[in-house]
Amino acid sequence: MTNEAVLHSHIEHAKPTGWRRWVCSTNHKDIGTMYMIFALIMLFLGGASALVIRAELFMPGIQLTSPDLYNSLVTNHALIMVFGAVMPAAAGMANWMIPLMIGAQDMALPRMNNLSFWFLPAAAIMLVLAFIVPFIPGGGTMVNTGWTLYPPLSLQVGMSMDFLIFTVHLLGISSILASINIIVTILGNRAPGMTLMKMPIFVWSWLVTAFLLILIMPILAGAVTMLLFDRNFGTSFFNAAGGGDPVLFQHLFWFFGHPEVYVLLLPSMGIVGSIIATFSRKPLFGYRSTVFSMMSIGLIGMLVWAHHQYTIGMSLGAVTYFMIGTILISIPVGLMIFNFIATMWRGSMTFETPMLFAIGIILMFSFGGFTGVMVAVIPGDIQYHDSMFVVAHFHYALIPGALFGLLAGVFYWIPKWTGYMYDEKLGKLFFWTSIIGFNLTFFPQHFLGLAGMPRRIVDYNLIFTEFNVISSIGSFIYGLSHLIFLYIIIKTIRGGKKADGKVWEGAKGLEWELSSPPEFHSWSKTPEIK
Ligand code: CU1
Repeated sequence: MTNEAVLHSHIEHAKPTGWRRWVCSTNHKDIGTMYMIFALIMLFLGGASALVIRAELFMPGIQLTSPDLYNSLVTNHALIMVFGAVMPAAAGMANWMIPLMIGAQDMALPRMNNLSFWFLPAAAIMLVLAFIVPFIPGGGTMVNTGWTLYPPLSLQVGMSMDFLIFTVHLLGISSILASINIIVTILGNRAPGMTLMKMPIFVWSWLVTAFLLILIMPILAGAVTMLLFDRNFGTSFFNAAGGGDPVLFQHLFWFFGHPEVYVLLLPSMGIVGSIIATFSRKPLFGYRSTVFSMMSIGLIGMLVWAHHQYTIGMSLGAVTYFMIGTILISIPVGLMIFNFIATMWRGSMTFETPMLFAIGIILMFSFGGFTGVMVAVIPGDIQYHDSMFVVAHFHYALIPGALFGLLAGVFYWIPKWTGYMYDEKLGKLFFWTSIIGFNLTFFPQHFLGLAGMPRRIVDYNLIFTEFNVISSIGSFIYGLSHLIFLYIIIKTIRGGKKADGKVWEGAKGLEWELSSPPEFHSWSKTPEIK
């Protein structure tokens, strides 16, 4: 037997089977799959809470919920979507694709990889408890603060807030461990010849994201720990009665919260970049400038947090700085989007589901970017603050910018993950129903906000009825379209047309992305780097 064969037989022997195969897995593909299944479950949970919110807002008056339950649903929807759906799905794709893309055997720290995944179900249980506890007699009030958890309200909520704080701790540990793993893998485990500037754009997007996460997660963890101490151990960090300052929490939260938007956005932009190159049969236009624009988005994104707080009474100098900084970010974002469009220029484009999503993302995310400039400008923002306009703005930024990018990634890579081709007709049906539903849901909310409808309020004035009816109908089209998505996934996993390594007839220089044989549930093989 050759050395390689001996090694291989050892590896075969060490393979755990049955439930251990998953629970004890150190394999990047298995862990990636688990991340994505978790994210899919959370997507449906977060979506269900959104549909309850929209059902409540279908008509003026309070029909389904109570003010407290409504606000608790708003809180849960945000936390579940941000931390439960988008981040784990992106992490799952990082696990699956980064080692294959850079020619590594596996993630650099495979056991830590397992640990960072298993923190998530623990966090999810904590989050569910935070939601359920108030229904138990003596369980205290519901978390009605929104995902921002601002004091003084968050100091008064019952013990469900403590569960929520522990949820954030667990999620933070998970993200930091996963980020360390991704950085170490990318910097240390690349195949010979794979220089940093040859890495696929998706790997770059995750390298920047992982650094961002390591910089911001400890700030959030610190802020909620201070909140925990204020609530339980008599400190007064945020309690004005004890000499503390509630506004301090806002600064700490948004120092995390603004870069977090880029954490959600960048991996999806990496996916969009690779999809557009593949389906235009051209290499990515302006690869270097795309890499540097991602880095500057990360860097400037760290410096503009207080644009969420124009109304707290900062000095004119401070608000002006935050306004200019925020608007500056549109330069690297615009550059990135320009490069995507230039990649399509004179390419031999085809319009399969991933490409449809990518083009839809460019259009709708740019729209979210334009309203972003509107809310970045101080006098404008003072008008729009806490109105439905802001809700419309960030859903236009985050649903196309993050969620659609991940869905596009699923369609793009699922032939590789499962070895089977998805149903293209159903994929297109899902694309059209979901974007029509999405636009119908969120476009009218701009008008509602401009007309003065406040956000995070269970009831509204009669004059807002029409647009709310349209928005709620849209949300049900949008939400239910995901049943098509679920059906496509299950159908593809169960079999179908075999996908070979060249499903997308890849663009020059990108063939290797799909070059290793597609195997589902298999142990990693190092792809050949051309
Ligand atoms: Cu922000």
